[in-house]
Amino acid sequence: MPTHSVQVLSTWLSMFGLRVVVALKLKGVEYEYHEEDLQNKSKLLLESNPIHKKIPVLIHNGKTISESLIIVQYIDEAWPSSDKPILPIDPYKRAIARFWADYVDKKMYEVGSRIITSPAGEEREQAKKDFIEVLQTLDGALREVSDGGPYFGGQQIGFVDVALVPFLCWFEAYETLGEFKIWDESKCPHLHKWADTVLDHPSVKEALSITPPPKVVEYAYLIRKIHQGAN
Ligand SMILES: N[C@@H](CCC(=O)N[C@@H](CS)C(=O)NCC(=O)O)C(=O)O
Ligand SMILES: *[C@@H]1O[C@H](CO)[C@@H](O)[C@H](O)[C@H]1NC(C)=O
Repeated sequence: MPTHSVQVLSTWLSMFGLRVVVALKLKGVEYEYHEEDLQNKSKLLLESNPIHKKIPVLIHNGKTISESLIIVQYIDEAWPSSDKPILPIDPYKRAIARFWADYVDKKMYEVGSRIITSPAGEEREQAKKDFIEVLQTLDGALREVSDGGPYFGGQQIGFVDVALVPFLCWFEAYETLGEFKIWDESKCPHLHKWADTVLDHPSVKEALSITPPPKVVEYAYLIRKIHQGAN
């Protein structure tokens, strides 16, 4: 067994990878981080996730787990002694948290990517509109599930917070490449306040420090260039 029994395969720009890092920090779990080059994937990655060949992968005592939300739930179950549950205890609240994390999975990445990759004009404007609509839906969800607390998890940071917060690293890229102001246009005061609060959470701050927004902007321009070249 390696000195560290917890290893994370990820890459700095991945919102999915960041979820895993946030969850490990929340639980205070020590881990070894392996930065992957997605253009040149390591043997360890290809062997650990032979089905999807994607990051993130968690390797715990030699056993591999893939898919970010499944990994976060595993972390919550494998380190349960903590006073910091990521998922709520109540079965109904757990289901609702999973519903919204799933919503984030189905919507955020897709609409965000469209702002970056779609050609200027109608398509990109539609992507921006769709993005704002997703935020407004999440603003409503936050009011419903937070029970008056600052987080989707209520007084404590929880599953939906962990699922969503890494996307904030990409907001500057969406704004710059979409040429719009997300918070002005969405008028989502609750979600905006949530963003400020959650980014100030010590575990989140540490985890997200590997993904500086200006570096993401540069990367997003590169993705757009590649797409324009392909069209
Ligand atoms: N549903 C997956 C998505 C993971 C994913 O899309 N990973 C990307 C990086 S952000 C990746 O590894 N891409 C490499 C490839 O597709 O070859 C999860 O939640 O973990
Ligand atoms: C790919 O990665 C391996 C190590 O994992 C390295 O030895 C090799 O130089 C890399 N190739 C390229 C083209 O970056």
